[in-house]
Amino acid sequence: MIDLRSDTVTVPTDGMRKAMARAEVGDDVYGEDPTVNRLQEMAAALLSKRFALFVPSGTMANQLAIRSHTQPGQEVIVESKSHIVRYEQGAAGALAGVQLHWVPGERGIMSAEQVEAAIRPTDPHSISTALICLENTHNAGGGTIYPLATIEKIRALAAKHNIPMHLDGARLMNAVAATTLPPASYAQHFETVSLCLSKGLGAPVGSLLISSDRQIIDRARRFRRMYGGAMRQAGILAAAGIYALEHHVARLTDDHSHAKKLARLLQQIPSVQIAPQHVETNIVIFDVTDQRRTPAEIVAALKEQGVLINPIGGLSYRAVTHLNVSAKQIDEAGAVFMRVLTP
Ligand code: TLP
Repeated sequence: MIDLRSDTVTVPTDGMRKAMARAEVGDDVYGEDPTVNRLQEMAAALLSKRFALFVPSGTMANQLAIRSHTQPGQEVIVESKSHIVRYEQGAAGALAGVQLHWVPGERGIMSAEQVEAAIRPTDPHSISTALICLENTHNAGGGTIYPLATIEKIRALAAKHNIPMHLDGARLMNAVAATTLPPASYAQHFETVSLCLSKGLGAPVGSLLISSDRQIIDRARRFRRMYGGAMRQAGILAAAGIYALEHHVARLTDDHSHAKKLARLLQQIPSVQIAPQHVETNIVIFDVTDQRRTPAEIVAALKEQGVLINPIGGLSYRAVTHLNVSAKQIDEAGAVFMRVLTP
């Protein structure tokens, strides 16, 4: 089976499993797991920040950031198709008590002008804007890389209005691999950054919340406990994360070239609408026009031929490349798409 549903489906390599088995561990609630501590130091250094907190998931990292930066009754600016809006079960409202202010971006990217228009005035009637969240790369936007110039403009606005910024950097390393910009060139514009080890980096579990602000990290650590995310001998998992950061960052460019190849193959199919130039990293979003079959039927027909993808609403589908998909499998998947989707 060629599984293109997500880069979350990756399984640990032998090398990663060996590193996990050998990991030195302790009780992380006491701050005594040396492997967790090492991962946190590594991740902070990677982004040129001072602190990092290991958490079970990207969702928890985002939600700890939102909870730690805000008070109930405040507002958070987010892009309308962001993970925080679509896929976190309303946690910002349910757990942090904040209201999300959705801004519709262009393939997930908000302009500085849009963000400026969304910042509330500081009059006695208006809700107060407490946080601005960006997502880089943007998942539902199609793995879009946030242009650094746009981030800089949004940052200048945020600074003017004294509003902190959080980056959902679940796939930040994909942006880094694609642009060859140092991670800090992005991270420097955000008070907090979340980074996932269990997407393209191939670890089984784990994300980090990274910041130079000790108070924010201390708050996030308390909320991590409240949210049930404080773990004990988590070094077994952190070892996988260390291995991922050491061995799986440079190879992300393979996933990007596989995604571009897949987009070109899809473009040759008459029923498919795709703009290959929009494929910037490892996510391929495309539409299929098929009068005879529903999206569920199309996905089932592809599965029967050995290819898994996700329908993402309307006529749209998402295919994601990752370390368990080879160049040869991309060609095979292209042939399956051609067979199944040709009217
Ligand atoms: N994304 C998953 C699904 O939840 C949609 C996927 O298959 O792409 N931020 C971004 C940008 C993400 O794409 C994801 C996961 C998360 C956060 C959450 O990570 P987890 O699943 O670890 O909570």
